[in-house]
Amino acid sequence: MADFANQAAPSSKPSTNGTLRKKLQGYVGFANLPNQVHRKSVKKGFNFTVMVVGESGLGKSTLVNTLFNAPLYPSKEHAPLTEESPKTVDIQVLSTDIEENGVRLKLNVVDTPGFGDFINNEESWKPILRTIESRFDAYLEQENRVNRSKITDTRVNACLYFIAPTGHSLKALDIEFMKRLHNRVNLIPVIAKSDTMTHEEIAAFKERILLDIAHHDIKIYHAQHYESDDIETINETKDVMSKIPFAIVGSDKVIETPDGRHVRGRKYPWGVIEVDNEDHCDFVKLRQMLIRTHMEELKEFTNDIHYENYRTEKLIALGYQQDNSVFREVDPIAKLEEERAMHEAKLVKMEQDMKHVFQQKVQEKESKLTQSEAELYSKHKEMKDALEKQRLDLEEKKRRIEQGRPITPEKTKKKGFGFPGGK
Ligand SMILES: Nc1nc2c(ncn2[C@@H]2O[C@H](COP(=O)(O)OP(=O)(O)O)[C@@H](O)[C@H]2O)c(=O)[nH]1
Ligand SMILES: [Mg+2]
Repeated sequence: MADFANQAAPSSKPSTNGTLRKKLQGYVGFANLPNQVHRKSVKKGFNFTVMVVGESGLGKSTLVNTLFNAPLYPSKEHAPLTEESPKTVDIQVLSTDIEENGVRLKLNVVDTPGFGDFINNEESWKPILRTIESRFDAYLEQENRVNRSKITDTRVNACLYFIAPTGHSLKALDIEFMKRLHNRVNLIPVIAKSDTMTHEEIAAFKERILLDIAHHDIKIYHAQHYESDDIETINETKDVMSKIPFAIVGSDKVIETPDGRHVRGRKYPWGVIEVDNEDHCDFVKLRQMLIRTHMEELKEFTNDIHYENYRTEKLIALGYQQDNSVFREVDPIAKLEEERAMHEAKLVKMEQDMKHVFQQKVQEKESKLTQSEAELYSKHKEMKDALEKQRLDLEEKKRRIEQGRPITPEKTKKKGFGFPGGK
């Protein structure tokens, strides 16, 4: 859009997709559209739902606190003690409003305590999939309401899957979970507590994990870059992508480094691991992708891919069918041509009908005429015959008179044709 506004000279050039790109004379103002969207979004605030899945103690709660720099989870000392640990995977939801430079973000965290904590974890993924789908259902139900002005979106936009820092490969549980969930949510694998491994171990572990993921055809989230992005953004996205699975370290405690700085990190006898230091772990990259650069895209993928697929499957299962002819593209010229052909066919039919009626009428008239002609002819013949007979009679009379013979009495019968003086 910017290049529209920056062009002052009036001219036009064909763009790559064949349409003519008009250069504008002066400033029209629609280059400001992104700003309008920006203002509206800021006013409305943002909403983001992230899910954290992984075995207990991998640092899920700590990471959430670290990520949003807010104590979403009370520290362990203050958390109420439960008498008994739950027997199934629990689903816990935490919501908080955070604000930065006047921009409000309503952050929802779906935690899954208990995942992978049992002797038999075969079905651990089930309650999680159910949660994700029931959130899709809730959205679908709201979409189908008559009044859709107040839709609350609780769909899960991203799922951080915590992989234990074993250094070996993915466990069967990890593979099962990811395979079951990858069509429903944006999966972002992370290596938990990466401070327990050396840089070399992490690099080798990452490689191993990616191989496993590829081998099992698991689809994890891939941050996209677009043609319109500037080179810096493209490089940034590529850089973020190269870090997946993110090796993370979480800590909500501020500690002092040997050189006197106060940082969020973890202190060890051999030194300090800084959470916000890119040389120490991938936490910064994960936060950058999740919050700064790709939050909107994660939401878009949730809506356009995962939710759309779910919705289609659900509606088909309910027996809805799509009438594709409704969506047939209409070519106005072809449509006109079709209408013209139909009109012509109608005219031809009308003409044929009229001809048929006309022929019928003509035939009727003709047969009537031939009939009356025959009648006339027979009458004419009758009269001609009568006249001929009369002429013969008269000639006979004439002859007799000339011969001086008297007229036979029978001849007087023909009164009508006799001479009045002849009687
Ligand atoms: N070494 C190390 N310990 C961590 C890290 N993150 C959290 N922990 C610790 O691991 C323990 C469990 O963390 P918690 O966040 O409650 O894990 P959750 O059960 O997955 O929610 C706590 O004692 C944390 O201090 C990390 O990145 N590295
Ligand atoms: Mg926890």
